[in-house]
Amino acid sequence: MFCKDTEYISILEKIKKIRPLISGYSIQLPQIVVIGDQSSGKSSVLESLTGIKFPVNSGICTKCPIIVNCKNDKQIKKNCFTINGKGVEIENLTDKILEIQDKNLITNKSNYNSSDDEVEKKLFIYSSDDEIEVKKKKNTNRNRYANSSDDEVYKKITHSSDDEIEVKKKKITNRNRYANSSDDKVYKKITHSSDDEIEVKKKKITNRNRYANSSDDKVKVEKKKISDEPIYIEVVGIEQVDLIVIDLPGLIHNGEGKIEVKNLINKYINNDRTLILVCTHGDADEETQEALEITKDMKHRRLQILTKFDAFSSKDNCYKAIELLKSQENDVLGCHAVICRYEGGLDYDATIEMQKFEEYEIHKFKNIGLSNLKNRLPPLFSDLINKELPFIIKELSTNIVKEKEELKKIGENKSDPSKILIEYTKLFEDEVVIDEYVTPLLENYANNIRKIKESITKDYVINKYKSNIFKPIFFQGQNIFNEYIYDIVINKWKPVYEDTYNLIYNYYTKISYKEKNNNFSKELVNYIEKSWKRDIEKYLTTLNNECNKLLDETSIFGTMNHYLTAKYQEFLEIPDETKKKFINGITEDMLYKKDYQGKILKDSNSRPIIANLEDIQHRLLELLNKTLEERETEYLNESLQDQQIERIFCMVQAVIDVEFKSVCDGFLKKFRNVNLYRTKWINELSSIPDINKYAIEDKSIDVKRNHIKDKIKRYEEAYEIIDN
Ligand SMILES: Nc1nc2c(ncn2[C@@H]2O[C@H](COP(=O)(O)OP(=O)(O)OP(=O)(O)O)[C@@H](O)[C@H]2O)c(=O)[nH]1
Ligand SMILES: [Mg+2]
Repeated sequence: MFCKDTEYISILEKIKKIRPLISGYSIQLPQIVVIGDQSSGKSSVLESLTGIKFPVNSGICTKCPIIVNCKNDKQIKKNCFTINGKGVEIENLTDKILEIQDKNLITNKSNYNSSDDEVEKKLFIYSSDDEIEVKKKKNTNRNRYANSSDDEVYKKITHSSDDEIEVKKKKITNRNRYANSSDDKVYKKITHSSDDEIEVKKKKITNRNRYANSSDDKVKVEKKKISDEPIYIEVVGIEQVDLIVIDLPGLIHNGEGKIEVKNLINKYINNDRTLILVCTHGDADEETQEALEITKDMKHRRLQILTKFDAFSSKDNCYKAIELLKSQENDVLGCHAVICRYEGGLDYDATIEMQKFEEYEIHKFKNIGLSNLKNRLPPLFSDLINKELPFIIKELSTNIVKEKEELKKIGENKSDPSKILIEYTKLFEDEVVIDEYVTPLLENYANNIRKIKESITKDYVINKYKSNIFKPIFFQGQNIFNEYIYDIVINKWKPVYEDTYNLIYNYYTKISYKEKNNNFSKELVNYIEKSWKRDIEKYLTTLNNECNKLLDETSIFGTMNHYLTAKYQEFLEIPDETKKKFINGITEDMLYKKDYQGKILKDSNSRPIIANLEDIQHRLLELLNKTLEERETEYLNESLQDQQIERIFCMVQAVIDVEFKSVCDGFLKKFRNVNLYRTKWINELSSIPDINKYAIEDKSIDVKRNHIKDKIKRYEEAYEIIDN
């Protein structure tokens, strides 16, 4: 549906205003782009449409996007032009385009690239209506103000105060002076820019000036074939139709810049809110047109323009082109024929164009000629806008919410050291990760230490024992005892301990939040991590020394104590086997009285009579003596050597039993304490020497904060403009 003229013009005006506000961000705006092969006549079509003198030539001519805002104004008889915010006379326009295009192509422009095109954005914003207004009035009322200065004119039009005019003058005419002027304050006042922004702008402008006069500065200038950086042109006049059209470089089939051009074109046409004008030479074979090929899925928003309709290489080709026009005459997006430069001549001539179409007998078609094209485009563009506007408004409001959330995350204002440290400690809240890592590690440690204890066998003693006739039996094999203890503690337990310690060490000393959060200054993160590394290394080294000392002491049997001696003796004197035999020897009949033959006595009711305590005690003593005698006999039957082997083995087991407690449970406790140490360390973070010096926000955060704030401001402004 084609909306009413005034409504359309007002929406177009809004889009024009918000474009520079949101350019470079993700929201896309309705636009018309012109694409096609190199020299297919794109710029000529646009020139005929807008009156803008585009650089037209053979070879690559358009080398960067040229965004043209066309605005109809019945009051302005002669077109008024601004380029990147500056007014320009028509006769200088082509040179100006070429000059800016040339600058855009310089590759080594640090801080001056298309992705962060703040300067251009601003320039475009402040090209604003005021300037055009001034120009307009100057144009039409020149005589009236013949004797007035520009300031007076400006004051009259804009009702500005002298101060404001001063500022505006500075802004418009002396922009370059910001590079080295003390006008920062003024500029800040006008643009509400932060210091950082001003810094960036200053740099950009300085660089621009530097590269513009690069021959003086001896800067090596490298030129790109194509630039992404757009040139913004605005044209206002009585002949204008209200449109936003973008001229793009032509597709190159071979040679340098081929890929860059294609990428640039894709960037523009992939915006779903783009009406694509595909220029193809009327004479060209449709099948071979790359521009048609790359837009084949975009037919619903594509209009083919058959250019140079005066120049056909054969009658056949001309006939084919006319047939194509005829077949699509009534289609909304049917192709359209134009002749913008008859026989490659200088300017567009409507009469010549019409004469030619008359020759072809197609002058009555709706899809021929520039004048018809001018009539066809606004409704098409208007439909596109109408369809997309609600979505744009929705995107703007979602983006505002999203950016506000982002701002909340980093904080609306700069944080002080204590707040930063509190924020920082929040990073440790999910240290459950540490428990999850360390728990299995420690369980594994305990298991392995236990397994080693349980694998102690007598075989080791048997295999190593050598009898020595010159030594009393009780002193024989002492070396085996020492060796065995050493073997278990140093060769078996210690490696398990060391493996665990190394894993613990690597884990705790490498805990880092560098990747996780970039909201803190690099200095703070580095300082905290350096301090943690230093402290935990110290702590773990002490722990390691203690554990190693204990292992070393254990290995040389330094733990003789009462507990061990008692354990050993008890084990040797009444071995488990003997105890078991004794217990099994206790039978039920021991509880009853017996006659001299050993038969249980019974009462008149044939129930066994319970023996008295003395009898039971006597019987148990007898049983105990018998069991011990049997054990003694068994033991005596063993060779002295076997008895000694048994003794050594028992001693080893007794020692390891005792040491197991400290090496397993004791060490585990030490390992667990590392975590406690960490918690304590975190709680005392603010007491790390000099920490406050580092607990300052990273500069990039403030830049980011200002960037988000600026984005929100721009989005809100855009929302306000478009929703009203
Ligand atoms: N005969 C004839 N020549 C034309 C017409 N329109 C443009 N030309 C010529 O075609 C050549 C290319 O025109 P441009 O408008 O620069 O083409 P372009 O597609 O913008 O070229 P690039 O920007 O380099 O891709 C120029 O020499 C023009 O004079 C036309 O209607 N008829
Ligand atoms: Mg061109």
